[in-house]
Amino acid sequence: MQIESYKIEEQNQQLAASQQRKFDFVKEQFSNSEAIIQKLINFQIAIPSWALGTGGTRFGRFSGSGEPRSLEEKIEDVGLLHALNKSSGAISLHIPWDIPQNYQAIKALAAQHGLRFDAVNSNTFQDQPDQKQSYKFGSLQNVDKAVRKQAIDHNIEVIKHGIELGSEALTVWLADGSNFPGQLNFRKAFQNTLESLQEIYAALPENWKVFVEYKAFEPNFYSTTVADWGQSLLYATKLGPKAYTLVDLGHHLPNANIEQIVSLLLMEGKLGGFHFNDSKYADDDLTTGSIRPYQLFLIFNELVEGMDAMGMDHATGLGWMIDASHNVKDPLEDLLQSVEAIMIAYAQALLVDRKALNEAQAVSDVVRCQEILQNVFRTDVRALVAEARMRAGGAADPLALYRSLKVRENLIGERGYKTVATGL
Ligand code: PSV
Ligand code: MN
Repeated sequence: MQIESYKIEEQNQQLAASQQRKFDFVKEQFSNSEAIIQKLINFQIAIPSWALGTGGTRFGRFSGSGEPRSLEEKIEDVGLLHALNKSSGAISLHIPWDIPQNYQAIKALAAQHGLRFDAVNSNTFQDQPDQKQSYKFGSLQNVDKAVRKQAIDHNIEVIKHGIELGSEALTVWLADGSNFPGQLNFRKAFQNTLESLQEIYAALPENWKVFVEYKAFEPNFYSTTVADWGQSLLYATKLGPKAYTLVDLGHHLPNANIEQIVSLLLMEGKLGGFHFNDSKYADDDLTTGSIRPYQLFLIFNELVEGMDAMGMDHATGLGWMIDASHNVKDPLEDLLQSVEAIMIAYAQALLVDRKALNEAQAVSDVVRCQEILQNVFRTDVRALVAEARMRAGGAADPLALYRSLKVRENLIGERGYKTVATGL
């Protein structure tokens, strides 16, 4: 299914008057609203190929309908999102779930939808049917050299796919760790992982980056070999200038101060990418902004402040991606909600009065500092985000249009009721 632009224009015309009123109201409050619209238009959030189907838990999976059956259909789904919101202009592939059969055709299809290929992701957390060695006791950390070699080769293979597609980064998330005390020698596990990553690093093209993603726990419950930003930073620093830390919002122990982590990683020039989601307890993979929208804003506040301080381009300086899983929602609706929440938090961060905040910080006026941040957080900036989206050719209300055009019903008609996408 494709969404014709006249359908978007039709909705935009219907909503034009009320949109204008709301936009004028925001403009009245913030003199820089016009200036930040271009930044909002430029900001694109990659969609992972594994988030287009219904996710499950350890206890079950309740399949959705009309899920994409192939890489082509996944690209089509991201194309639908991008047509509606003009902020989802990239797709991130997971190998071997999404191995392209014909690079040129896949690239052409993506280009047709206005999409580029974001970071490619390797998978050494599952055993594939045809693979010789098992990752049961880890991959890059494994005590067995043959297992490590297989995992290294896989990552190099993933880089090769990425080169063909025009990706410029590899994300490595390792499930490596241990379940019981005494199972692992921590130093040896670290050393093996580092040496394996060094071999992968050596295979990176000149203009590529490697993102080392950390996660506190799960699937291992006693230790994780890349468990937190300190460990990731240690690997990234030892690897060299092309290696960076990747922050996934769901990968921290409860109440971690993620905004502070982000700020310090930026300061060190080692923040590479971001995975958005939300959680109440652990790696819940919920819709971004659905549980802790204030935290999301505070993170963006640090991102904008830090990126400006480092002279980085907001849109291209870091890898931006959603990493979520949808157990009970239509994945496309969930992704539209996530992108909207991200754009709102970004817009609010752009509206923070930096000069006033710096001045208040300099005299330790704690009350004023809080007022400055919360004044923006409590402002409804949805019309500002909608304005940027509409100027870029997107819909005033993407979710409402998705429903009124019966996109999911159409996809079910095309693909069938019982379809299962590859992924988590
Ligand atoms: C597992 O926690 C995970 O969600 C990681 O965040 C990765 O980024 C993703 O899976 C895909 O491998
Ligand atoms: Mn992630």
